[in-house]
Amino acid sequence: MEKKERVFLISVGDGRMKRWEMIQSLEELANLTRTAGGEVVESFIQIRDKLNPSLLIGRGKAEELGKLAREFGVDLLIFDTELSGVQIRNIEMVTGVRVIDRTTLILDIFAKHARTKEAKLQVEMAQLEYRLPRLTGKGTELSRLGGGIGTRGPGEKKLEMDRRRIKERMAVLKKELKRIELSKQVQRKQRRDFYKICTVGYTNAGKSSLVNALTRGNLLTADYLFSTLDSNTSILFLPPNHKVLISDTVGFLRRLPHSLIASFRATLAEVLEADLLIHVVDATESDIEIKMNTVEGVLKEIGAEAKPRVLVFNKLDRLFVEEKIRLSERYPDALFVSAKDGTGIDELKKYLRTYFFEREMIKSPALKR
Ligand SMILES: Nc1nc2c(ncn2[C@@H]2O[C@H](COP(=O)(O)OP(=O)(O)OP(=O)(O)O)[C@@H](O)[C@H]2O)c(=O)[nH]1
Ligand SMILES: [Mg+2]
Repeated sequence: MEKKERVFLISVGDGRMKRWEMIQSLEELANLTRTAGGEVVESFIQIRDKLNPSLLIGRGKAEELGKLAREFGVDLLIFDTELSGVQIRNIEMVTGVRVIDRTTLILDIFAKHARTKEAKLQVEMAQLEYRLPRLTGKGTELSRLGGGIGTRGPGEKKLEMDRRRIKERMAVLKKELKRIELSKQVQRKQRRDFYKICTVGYTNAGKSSLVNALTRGNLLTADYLFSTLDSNTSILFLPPNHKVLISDTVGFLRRLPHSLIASFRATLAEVLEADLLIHVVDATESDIEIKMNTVEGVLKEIGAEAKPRVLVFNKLDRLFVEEKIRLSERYPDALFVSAKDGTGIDELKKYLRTYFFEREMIKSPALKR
């Protein structure tokens, strides 16, 4: 196993973001860092009235960080804010330590987890799009290809750093993605006779686990962020004799990089195609509302805000009774399940059957299978 990179996390605010928000975001960044294979040594929060445009933090602070990093054997600084190419270079120069930002970290995890050809192409596209405006044009970035978090492309391929070649590569990727999308459209046409359901939700909410529980399938589930990057579609049998299709999707996260959302549009097409969305929420988390709002925000961004949806609180097996009561008062229409031990799964199936078949029978005689 390769040695874990030792990391400092740094959150810099100008007072607009509340301190507790910064802390929550940092906790998430720590989770992301571990998912990418790093070890968080320490986290720092800095609030400044005015951010230094070339260095973000003050020069004195940056020098101090560099000194601490050397003391603790830290090889990487990860900033919770998006940094410009110039800022990255300047902070590296003053601290003497490699620097990446939240977006690069997320892209790195996506690169690591991409399995299908489509996901790999989409991730590579997002990475190149992110890098292009950050090249400083002196070829200095080449020295950054030593390896480690933030330097990986899909399939562990080293990322190409030359501007002209990036553009050429992006043109190729665009064509290939278009081709895959067309063939998927054909596939989707073949499925138009079925009702379609799609899971959406924050990363690690248990979307894949829920689809597995419903279909007795074996999609990859894991206790790390972004284990699913492709939309897998399975058949869901609803007793006594109905069939619908259910797709699992990539998870959402606060401040998901825009280039990623754009690149994953094809994957997210399943969301737009669906007749009903299952919004899966990890009910045991502390900041449920923020996460639910984030999911709503991304749905809006991809044009799916009007899709009908059912709210499903997952991980009931680990939920305190008081919390369940609070949530069911606040969200009276929500269902509670445990994808792990199967509690509530039959009720969810019943709900889906009623939603698609029993109501529809009255409404429209043109029944889908
Ligand atoms: N205790 C408990 N754990 C669960 C339950 N459902 C899922 N998990 C765990 O939660 C973690 C995430 O589950 P996934 O199904 O991979 O979550 P996901 O939403 O598909 O995550 P991404 O694809 O990474 O966005 C795994 O470790 C699961 O074992 C549940 O009902 N109870
Ligand atoms: Mg998943």
